[in-house]
Amino acid sequence: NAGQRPHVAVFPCAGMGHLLPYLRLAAMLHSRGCAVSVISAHPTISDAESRSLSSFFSLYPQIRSLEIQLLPLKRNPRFTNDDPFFIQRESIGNSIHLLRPLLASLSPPLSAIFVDFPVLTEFSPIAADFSLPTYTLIVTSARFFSLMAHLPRLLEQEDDISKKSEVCVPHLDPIQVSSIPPQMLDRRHFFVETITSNVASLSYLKGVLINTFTWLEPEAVEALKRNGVDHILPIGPLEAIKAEESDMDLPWLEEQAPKSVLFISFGSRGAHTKEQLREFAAALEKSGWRFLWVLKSGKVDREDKEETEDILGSSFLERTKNRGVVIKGWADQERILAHSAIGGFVSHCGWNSVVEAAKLGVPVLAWPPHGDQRVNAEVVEKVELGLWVRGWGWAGERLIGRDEIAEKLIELRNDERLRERVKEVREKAREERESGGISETLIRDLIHSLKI
Ligand code: BUP
Repeated sequence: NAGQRPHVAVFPCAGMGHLLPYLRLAAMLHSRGCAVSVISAHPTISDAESRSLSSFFSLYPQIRSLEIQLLPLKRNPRFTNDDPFFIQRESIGNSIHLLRPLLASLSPPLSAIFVDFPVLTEFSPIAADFSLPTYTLIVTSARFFSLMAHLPRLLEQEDDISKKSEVCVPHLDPIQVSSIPPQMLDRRHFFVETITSNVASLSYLKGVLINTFTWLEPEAVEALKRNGVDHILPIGPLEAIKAEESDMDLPWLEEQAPKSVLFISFGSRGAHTKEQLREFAAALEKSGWRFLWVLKSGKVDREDKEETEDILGSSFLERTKNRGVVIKGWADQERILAHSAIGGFVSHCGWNSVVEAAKLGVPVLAWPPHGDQRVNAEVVEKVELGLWVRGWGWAGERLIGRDEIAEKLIELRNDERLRERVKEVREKAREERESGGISETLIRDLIHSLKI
């Protein structure tokens, strides 16, 4: 009876690393019997977001699309950041009151909403006025989220964290300071303000969903519970969204032998300099791997106009034309990683990517350039999902030479123990997702609680 189905909405913030997991959650709630609405803010910051939204709504016509049109950003003298994704977060926060008429008009009214962490504080008066049970979905690792949740206390306790070698989050093994993004150590930085205020807002939530699974990060999940985030719900790995057949037009991959192709993605934000990318290309050639490389340059795809040839050089492309493919732009990563020809993944360690590699059992060479990615790489290393050379540092810290990279690429291919280990990781991920598994039980219980 449609009248009795819980009606839920999801509201992601800026960037594909936020949009995709919220869309995946929306699809999962839909397939488990909820009526679902997706709220999106327009204009989006990237073309990839616009395209994903329209393909999602055509694949799931029963899921409703609700939009807010962002208002021009008011000048705030304290906000001096020029990162387009931070600016978009600021715009969404500023325009959040536009949700009020939207929520008031919904029929049936919402049983719950899933709001992205960066705008929890701005959403809190709306949740109170509508008496709306509110949840969030955290899109980073439980390890990094433990650090975020503890940051306000850490800043109180320590004068200058950057002078230390590691920090201690209670009930968690120490985190290297060299793994913490430098902006997070600067208490005047907008990033710190955003984290601190949204961490304080966690207390009004009914539950904190996170895209990890208990087997993958047992200590961090436990540490969150013991450090005040006791309503944490590890419901990962999220299921993939149904894909359009046309999304995956890669006949070349179909022809490759099992586990023979290395997939490479440094994330959506063009993390490395051209010089570093060319050094990587030379290493790739030297390593002998066949490869599929999804290449980006520039922070936002709308401004990313540089041709592959100009980035990597035409001679590299000519020499490797029978061995590899470079795609400039977006490709459906989860479908590629699921392909039997893929035998390894050079990853920037955005958390969604790490969880996808775990779920699909693909060995990782971690090369985390910024943000939460080094802490995520600590998880990769600890769980033995892959290799990581800590000394490669943040993006741009030093140029990593071709020989050093080639050595690791070859190690990734020859590491039989790693190949066996990732099968075990994949099996554990599958167990948690299947009926009776921890993640699946948590999400079903949550939906059940909305029906009462
Ligand atoms: Br790039 C890329 N195709 O070409 P993360 C990414 N993805 O499907 P974060 C594609 O986007 P940054 C592409 O599978 C993952 O689900 C990928 O999220 C997908 O990266 C998502 O891995 C990206 O968490 O970093 O943290 O957003 O913005 O640098 O990509």
